[in-house]
Amino acid sequence: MAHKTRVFSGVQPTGNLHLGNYLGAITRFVKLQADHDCLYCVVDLHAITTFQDPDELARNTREVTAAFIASGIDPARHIVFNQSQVSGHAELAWIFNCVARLGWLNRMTQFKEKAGKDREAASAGLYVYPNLMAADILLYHATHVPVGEDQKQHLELARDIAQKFNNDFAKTIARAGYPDGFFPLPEPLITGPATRVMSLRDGTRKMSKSEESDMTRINLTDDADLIAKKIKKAKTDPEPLPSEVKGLEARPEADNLVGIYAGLAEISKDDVLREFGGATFSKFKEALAELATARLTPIGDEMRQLLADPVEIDRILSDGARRAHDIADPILAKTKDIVGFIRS
Ligand code: AQP
Repeated sequence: MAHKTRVFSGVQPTGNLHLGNYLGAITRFVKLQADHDCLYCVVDLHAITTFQDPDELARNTREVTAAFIASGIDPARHIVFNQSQVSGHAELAWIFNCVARLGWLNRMTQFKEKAGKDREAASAGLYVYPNLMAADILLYHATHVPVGEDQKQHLELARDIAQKFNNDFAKTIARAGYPDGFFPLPEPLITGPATRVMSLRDGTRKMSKSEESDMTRINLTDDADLIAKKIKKAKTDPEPLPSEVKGLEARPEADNLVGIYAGLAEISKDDVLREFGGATFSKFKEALAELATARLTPIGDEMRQLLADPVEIDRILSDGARRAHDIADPILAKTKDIVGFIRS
């Protein structure tokens, strides 16, 4: 039985939502709404894999929700909710903890990066994070997952988990009426010119929420002056911009700024270089600052307005959670039957 097309993705409420999250994920979320059923989740269970101050976690959860809506996600037509309100995520993650192999998790580069040198001090949750991510997606039988480039390896693991579950439980899955497997193998959607936005201060490092210096990233709540200042101070090299994409090779900072322009203008890097090839960085940065301000400041303004009414944001999340439950509960119940759990 072919699985119905369904989109799922999430963003962690860990503060400092930035241009990378926006171009790599949220703008894709917005586009997919036109012809898919979408679930967009504020993944608070993932956030606590590193310690979060409880008051900040609640504030950041509302902030990501506001960013979704201000960017153009429609919570009435699609489903916007926070992960901890649907307990099926944690329940299915436990089952997947027992399906995924340690060897698979040991290969995850994000764990190695986030745990750093002192792995013994990392939480067990950070280690099994990819199993929870597989559960997030498969709890809804989601088939397509828009993410930034950094999540590609986790998506591959989600496919491996789905495949192994389908193989391990083939007998009861067939008995339940799914001869082609119970879980779909979800497809990553990693497209566009800005799937990996890099730090403004080092073109070889990912733009990230947890980077200490605020000057490395543009936050969705930055005002026009701050955006212009950060772009003006962004690291570049002494050469003018090339006229072709090939000329960006070995120029990570130039490549990053051209990618950001392309992402914001919704054109290709070739188009950007057709317009700016031969230009100095000071000229290009001026145009980039203007574009970034025009695109981002209305979002920041709307986020502030939405955040002024936290009760309404909480209502949207609980309405979304109720509708997410409606999809998840029968899938989780079937999963339990397949595994052999008795339920009343
Ligand atoms: N720099 C980026 N470029 C493109 N896409 C990005 N994403 C994150 N950073 C970039 C995408 O944004 C979505 C939500 O990410 P997340 O907040 O859930 O987790 P993350 O990838 O861990 O984000 P950060 O900013 O890098 O946080 P820290 O600093 O905590 O590690 C995902 O689709 C992600 O690919």
